[in-house]
Amino acid sequence: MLNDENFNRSFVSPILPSEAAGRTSHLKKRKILVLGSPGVGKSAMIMRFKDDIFLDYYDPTIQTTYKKVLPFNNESIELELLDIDGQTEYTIFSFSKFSFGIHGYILSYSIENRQSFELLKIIHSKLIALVGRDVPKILVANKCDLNNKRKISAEEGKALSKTINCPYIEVSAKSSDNINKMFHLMLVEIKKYENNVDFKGLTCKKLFEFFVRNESCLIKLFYVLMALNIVRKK
Ligand SMILES: Nc1nc2c(ncn2[C@@H]2O[C@H](COP(=O)(O)OP(=O)(O)OP(=O)(O)O)[C@@H](O)[C@H]2O)c(=O)[nH]1
Ligand SMILES: [Mg+2]
Repeated sequence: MLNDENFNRSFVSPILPSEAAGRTSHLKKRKILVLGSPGVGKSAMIMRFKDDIFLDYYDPTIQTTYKKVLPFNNESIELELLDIDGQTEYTIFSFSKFSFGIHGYILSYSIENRQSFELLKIIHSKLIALVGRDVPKILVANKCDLNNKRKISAEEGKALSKTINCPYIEVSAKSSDNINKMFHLMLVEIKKYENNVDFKGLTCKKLFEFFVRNESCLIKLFYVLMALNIVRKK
């Protein structure tokens, strides 16, 4: 059976040569945003995954990006992990700037904090409303080492994951249980989504997003279309 220990051995490899040389530009990139209310352990989970260390102090995050190259399905993927602060109003109302270019979302709560679980439902609704479609995501219940202080049962977590249609996993940044597995699960979900997606629609959307982001390109495209029209008339 694949437990987290043998999973870690198979999934997390030593630093890849390309990473050591700093040449990662050719790698497939996947950007992941970790969401959840303050103190659920977003930064701790990321640091456990990235450097295999546990942050046992609480230092509210401003905004940081971490990168890690890892093997997945016979290729190397560069994971870009966006760690933003979990301040309620910031997470819920201001992550519109994070909705572009994100491949997958980790929705996290802490098993010993009921409020973080309730808030996650709001974060999820807000996210879907913001992006305008379903997204690759996983539901993560952190701090499973604190089982004696548990406020949200695994059944309740699984029920929520069914409602929002995504996998559920319990992890601990402290003990490192399931941490690597969780990022692997995220990549699996992204892959599933990419296999099912309507590429024609997505390409149009991506092109539209690109031009909106690069206004000058939009103006150039306008001139090109004008010129083509003139040539065609002549
Ligand atoms: N027991 C236990 N404590 C944890 C775990 N993960 C994080 N913590 C602790 O919870 C506190 C908050 O962790 P952070 O990772 O800073 O939380 P955060 O979600 O990044 O918080 P913000 O940046 O404010 O949004 C810290 O004191 C961590 O040591 C865990 O798995 N088990
Ligand atoms: Mg943080």
